[in-house]
Amino acid sequence: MITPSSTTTTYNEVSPDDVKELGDVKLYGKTYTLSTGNGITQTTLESNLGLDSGSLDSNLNGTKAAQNATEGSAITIELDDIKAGDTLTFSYFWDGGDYMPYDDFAFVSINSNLYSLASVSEVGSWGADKNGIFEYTFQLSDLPEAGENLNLSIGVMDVIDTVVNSSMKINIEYLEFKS
Ligand SMILES: [Ca+2]
Ligand SMILES: [Ca+2]
Ligand SMILES: [Ca+2]
Repeated sequence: MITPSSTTTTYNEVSPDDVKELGDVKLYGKTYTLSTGNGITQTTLESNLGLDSGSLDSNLNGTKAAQNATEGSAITIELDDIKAGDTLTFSYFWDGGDYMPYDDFAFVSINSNLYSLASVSEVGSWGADKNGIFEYTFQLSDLPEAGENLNLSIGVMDVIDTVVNSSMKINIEYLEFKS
């Protein structure tokens, strides 16, 4: 569980002990590599991440085209004491190995609200890659009930079929919370 401090800028000491791995996830130092290679089913992933059934097939709050996701992998972290107005920032490296129409994608979920980080259709086919930065300011509506933790999940999904891998790297050392 991660508790941001109340100072102006905090680089949280997120430890791998705080991170739950689902599917094809490898850890070197503090860098996670998530692959669609040996992913787990969409249904299993959605239930473990607290997502509505079928939500990974959606347009992720209008941030990508709706596609038939099939299987994937994710990491999930529980956050404590997040306040409205706090900002989350992390960087990621997307390596989309597939080709259209197999529109593999990477997502972030903040308490079951899904957003796209990268996709084959956005970045390109056959190993086109992207260094991205995700920044998000928490809204009052994102915050859970008192006493519950806010869930942050980051993952990758295969689309249409379950072959030809795409992957993403995240270094949790650079997961930053600013109050
Ligand atoms: Ca796969
Ligand atoms: Ca599906
Ligand atoms: Ca694929």
